[in-house]
Amino acid sequence: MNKIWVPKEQCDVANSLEETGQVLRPGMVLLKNYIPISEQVNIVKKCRELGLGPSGFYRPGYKDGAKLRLFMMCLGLDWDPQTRAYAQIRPHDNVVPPDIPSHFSSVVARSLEDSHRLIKKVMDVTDADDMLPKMSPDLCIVNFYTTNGRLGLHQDRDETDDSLRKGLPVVSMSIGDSAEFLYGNQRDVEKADSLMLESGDVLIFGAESRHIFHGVTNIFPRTAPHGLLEKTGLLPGRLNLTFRKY
Ligand SMILES: O=C(O)CCC(=O)C(=O)O
Repeated sequence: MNKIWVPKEQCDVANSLEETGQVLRPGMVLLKNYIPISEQVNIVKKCRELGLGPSGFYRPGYKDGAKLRLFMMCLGLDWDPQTRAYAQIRPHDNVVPPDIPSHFSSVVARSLEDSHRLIKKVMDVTDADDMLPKMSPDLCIVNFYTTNGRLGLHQDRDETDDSLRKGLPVVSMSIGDSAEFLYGNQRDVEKADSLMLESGDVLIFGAESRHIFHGVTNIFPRTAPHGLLEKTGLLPGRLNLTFRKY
């Protein structure tokens, strides 16, 4: 397994886009330490408000009855891990997912614009859209992993044929404790690359990388930023938001 871990110190000192952003492979961009703590606080507070509401967090299961090792809620559209289908209504309790808050969408838009700037600079291309198409999300899956949470290698392939064919990217935000994230071309942990995703990181994968296998193998306790914990009282664990276009 190839570990691609960008040390956090490097990002705190040098925070220009070229130094904190990396094109990991065509269509896949990592923006380290990208979301300021103040914005992370706003996201956690909103997720808590929505997560404790009627359409909030629950522990989903697969078709075979096994439970996922995380808590989930959806915004915009519901995604059901049992049927792998999207719908306007969550089937197990008939609730309607709330809309994506506009301040969440703003972070998505900004991170895609910055990724395009980065791609143009480091890859010397004129049309960054070819390598990473623009995307305006209409749904978001919010996962909360406790410190023994996990997610096996999988592909995100339940969006529409049109969305997948265009390679519209998934934009993933990490907040709270750090996680080991694996990704690769096959569902094989041994052949996967490994990344450390820390609080405030944004990872984007679209176009050629839209169908990568990816998953989360470890959550590292007590790694969340103190400022975030002080202002939110976030429980030990990790919040992950993946924005997509259905
Ligand atoms: O938690 C993560 O970083 C990945 C989440 C994920 O793969 C998913 O929601 O499909």
